[in-house]
Amino acid sequence: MKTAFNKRLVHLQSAHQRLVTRQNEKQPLGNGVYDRYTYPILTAAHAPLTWRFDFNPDSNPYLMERIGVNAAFNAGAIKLNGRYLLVVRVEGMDRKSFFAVAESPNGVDNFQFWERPITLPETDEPDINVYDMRLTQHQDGWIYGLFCTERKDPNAPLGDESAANAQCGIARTKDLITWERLPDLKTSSPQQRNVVLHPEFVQGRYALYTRPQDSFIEAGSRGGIGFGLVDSMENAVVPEEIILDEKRYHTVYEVKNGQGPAPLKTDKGWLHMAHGVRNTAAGLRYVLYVFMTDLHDITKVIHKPAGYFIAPEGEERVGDVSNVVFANGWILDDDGTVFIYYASSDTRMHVATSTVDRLLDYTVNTPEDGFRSAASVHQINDLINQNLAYLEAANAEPVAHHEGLV
Ligand code: M1P
Repeated sequence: MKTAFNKRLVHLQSAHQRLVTRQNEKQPLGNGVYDRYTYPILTAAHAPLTWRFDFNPDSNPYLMERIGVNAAFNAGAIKLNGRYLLVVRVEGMDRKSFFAVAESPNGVDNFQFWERPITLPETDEPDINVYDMRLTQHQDGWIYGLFCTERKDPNAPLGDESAANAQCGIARTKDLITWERLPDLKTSSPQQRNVVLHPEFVQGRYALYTRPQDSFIEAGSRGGIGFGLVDSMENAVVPEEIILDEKRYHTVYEVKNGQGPAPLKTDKGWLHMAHGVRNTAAGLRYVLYVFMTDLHDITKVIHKPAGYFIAPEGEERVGDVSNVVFANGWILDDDGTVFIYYASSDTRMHVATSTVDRLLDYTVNTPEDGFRSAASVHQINDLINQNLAYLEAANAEPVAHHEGLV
């Protein structure tokens, strides 16, 4: 028995080691805006064996998995002391999510979980489920983690075991190891999800991107990505919320939308990534889109490319909640590289890489949504006209300059 146990242990350990040290490969060609990679960077199988198996042959003679992990997705991201760190939403087979840090030396592969998941302190009202942490390295010196805390809806009718209440939980840390829990955010909305802290003070106050919603799933009459200021994170109360980026009929964000990670500061404006949700006969479809707000008035959207930036492709389309991409983490490196961390279908994590220059070019120069089919055709015709004029002029010049254009 001991031999079989030991053999199995060696196999498990070598398979896990191969997985967590696998090199990633940039996919060829790409769309010019960003590059995708062949392998997911984190999956349920990346969870350390010590979290899942009892290694003692006396208490676990069959070397069974005692605690199962179902998924690793929707990760916040930060670069700290030269290390690329994700605070991952790990979901157990018991459906409970928790947070765990995974670290990579280069941002695209070799992600390995730290020894233990995060022990998150609770408020007087214990969380039933916590997920989707956005990390913000704030001007005040703290790293804040804002996340969704979910509890059973106290007003659920008798027998309804699904009705939930989502609110924004707040914790802060300096090292991602020790966390201080602060009171949950208070707003006038019945529920909140996808709340994100802006990294700088605005008019001497903390600024929050919110997502007011009427019920657990429906954003309903609450119009889109909201914005509000709070005096203190130790007792965060948003007295007034405005809608900064509205949901709108027949767009990729017509049902609801939500801020992704904290925006990146660039010389042209604050660069935002968000998710947009539309309905289809096959259910909700989640995609990512990008927009930019003004450096001086951060509530003013100044650029917004039409449509989606990243949508699920290939294997990304399928998972526990299919046809979903969701992002709540990105890292801007010193050399201008941007690591975009996105999850597919509530199951696994991926990375795409770009540069701040490319993202600015995309954001500023992609046509905006014309909101009608005729406007889309008009934009394509404009591009064709520009190309024809350019090619005609190019052909009139010496060939050597424009080889390969036509
Ligand atoms: O299942 C897709 C996503 O659904 C929710 O996002 P939103 O609040 O915008 O509807 C979240 O539960 C998110 O975790 C999940 O990925």
